[in-house]
Amino acid sequence: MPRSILNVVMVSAMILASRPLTAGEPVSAHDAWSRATPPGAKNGVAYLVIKNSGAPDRLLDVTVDGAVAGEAQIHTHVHEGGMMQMNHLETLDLPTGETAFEPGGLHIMLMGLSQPLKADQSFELTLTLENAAPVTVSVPVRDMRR
Ligand SMILES: [Cu+2]
Repeated sequence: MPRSILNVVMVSAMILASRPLTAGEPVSAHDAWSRATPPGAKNGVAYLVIKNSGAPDRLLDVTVDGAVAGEAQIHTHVHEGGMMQMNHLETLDLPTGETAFEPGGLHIMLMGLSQPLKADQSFELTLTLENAAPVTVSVPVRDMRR
């Protein structure tokens, strides 16, 4: 291969390798929100919609800043013998398309709040996926009583 063509190939490869990691990633999140909590509440809850425009993936972990809560967990609601219970999921399959976390269903449980969640604040959640790059989403807090 002539040296000039080799140089073009090498420069192209470097441009491809230097693109931002987040550009064109198949998994993103939108419509995130969290519920304001009364004083003394131990746990909070957050909702969001995860959009997967690629091949099926899996949510492995959700993390939250330690200044907000001790831990974020993936929870779902199940009806069992007329009782509503929450189940802690270790991971969650994300088929192609949208997976909605919403009241009465899937939710992110914020275990061990450091302080009450106040309306008009926001915090970040980071989603760790099996295949796609991590997704960080800003979560505004809403006061549902307003
Ligand atoms: Cu829960």
